[in-house]
Amino acid sequence: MPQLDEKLDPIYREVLRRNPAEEEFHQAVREVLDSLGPVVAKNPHYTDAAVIERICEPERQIIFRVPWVDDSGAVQINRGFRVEFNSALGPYKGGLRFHPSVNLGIIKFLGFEQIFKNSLTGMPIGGAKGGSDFDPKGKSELEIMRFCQSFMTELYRHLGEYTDVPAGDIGVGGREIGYLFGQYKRITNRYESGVLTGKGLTWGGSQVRREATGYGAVFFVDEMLRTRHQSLEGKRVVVSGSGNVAIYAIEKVRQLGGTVVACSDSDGYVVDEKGIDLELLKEIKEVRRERVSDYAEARGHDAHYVQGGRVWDVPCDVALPSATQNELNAHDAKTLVSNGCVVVAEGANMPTTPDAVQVLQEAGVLFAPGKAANAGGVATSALEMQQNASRDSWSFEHTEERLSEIMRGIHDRCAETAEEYGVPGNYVVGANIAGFIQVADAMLALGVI
Ligand code: NDP
Ligand code: 2IT
Repeated sequence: MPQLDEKLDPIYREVLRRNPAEEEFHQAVREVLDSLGPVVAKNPHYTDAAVIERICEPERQIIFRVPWVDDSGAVQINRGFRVEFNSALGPYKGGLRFHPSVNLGIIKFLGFEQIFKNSLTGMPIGGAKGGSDFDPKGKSELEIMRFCQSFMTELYRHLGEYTDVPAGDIGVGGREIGYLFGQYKRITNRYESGVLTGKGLTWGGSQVRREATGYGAVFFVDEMLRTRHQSLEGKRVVVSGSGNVAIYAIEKVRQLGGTVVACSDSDGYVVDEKGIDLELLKEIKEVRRERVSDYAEARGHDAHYVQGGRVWDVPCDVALPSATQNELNAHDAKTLVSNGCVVVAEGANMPTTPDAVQVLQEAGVLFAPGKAANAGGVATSALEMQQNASRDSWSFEHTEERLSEIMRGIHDRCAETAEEYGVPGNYVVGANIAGFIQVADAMLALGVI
């Protein structure tokens, strides 16, 4: 790892000291600080006013017990989290993750990333993240509902359309948002649509929110390719994961003329040279809630399934890591480069390890960090809040057009900022600096907060 700037190094050391054993949080902070050296050299007031130290310390961290009763009548206990990281730009905003790996460090890394991502969207939203170590896999519909109700029974007191507005993330989709919203409404006796996003279309949801993260990431790729006078037409694409982000990234790639030849889940990956059959994938994952291996079986001879293994071994022009953090390592990056990959864009949050990012950038691969490339999800959440506030609902076409403009705007801000700081084409530096400056300036304007 390169040496940190001398003003930033003590800040990073203090983060390590105060947040022991939170590796993912350390990684996310380090990645942002690595970009900020030239900013603090040019603008000493950021360090003089301790803005960076403040940004690294969450405004509020809530940890709570989530007791629920399983179908056999046994009491189960999970841990719930909400880290309200930064509200300089607007109410706290960010998803909820239900996955057995969830712990405070993971929620803090996600909340920290969310601050800069939300800033980049240009929308008035602060940064937060939450979730639980609850494992939705294998749970019945009623167990999911009881868990969501118990989770909200504690969390509701911290939420509000002007306070904190959660949405989905891994393990939390439309079904869970429904149960969470139902319980919030029941406890508060308020139909407060703007308190959660990712709602169903018949009860306050926005068109395109379900599609937004995947679509947005692909719009971002399209913009990056445009800088090289290329497009997605005819490109071979590999997507990791097969959840919300992956499915709608596959859909948009197909609409723009590319072919997604592989996708995955935590058990393995499927290669489908004719292109992933999206209707079948949606049926398997969204309706039946089954595995990628079931997709391969249903698809028959056209597809082959690889148990375990690395989806990045499948040759492609464009790679979209869209499953989870640190799922693409330096070895995978070298494989991608030697197979001729030209673009990697993060649909997931922090899926590419720092040494893998270095391999890709040194090889001249266009690399888009998650806080820029996957910002379409939260941006469309902000559009949902806007529609809720005005009791309006927009058409699919209008909302998608807004999303596409927002993604173009984020792309251009990252590219221009990278250019301004002398690293043209470095979207990591561009995203970190552009995202940081807006939050830091707001914090300075608001006093010592
Ligand atoms: P889903 O729960 O819909 O899908 C997650 C997918 O990733 C599944 O295929 C899952 O496989 C796989 N996955 C999850 N954890 C692991 C793991 N530890 N190892 C291997 N594979 C794993 O989640 P989303 O699609 O919503 O989220 C995917 C990523 O995108 C996350 O990083 C999330 O933070 C990020 N993101 C999501 C946004 C959204 O709007 N939903 C917005 C911006 C970013 P399996 O079923 O086997 O667990
Ligand atoms: O990581 C993310 O940006 C999300 N999970 C979406 C957050 C949101 O509030 O829509």
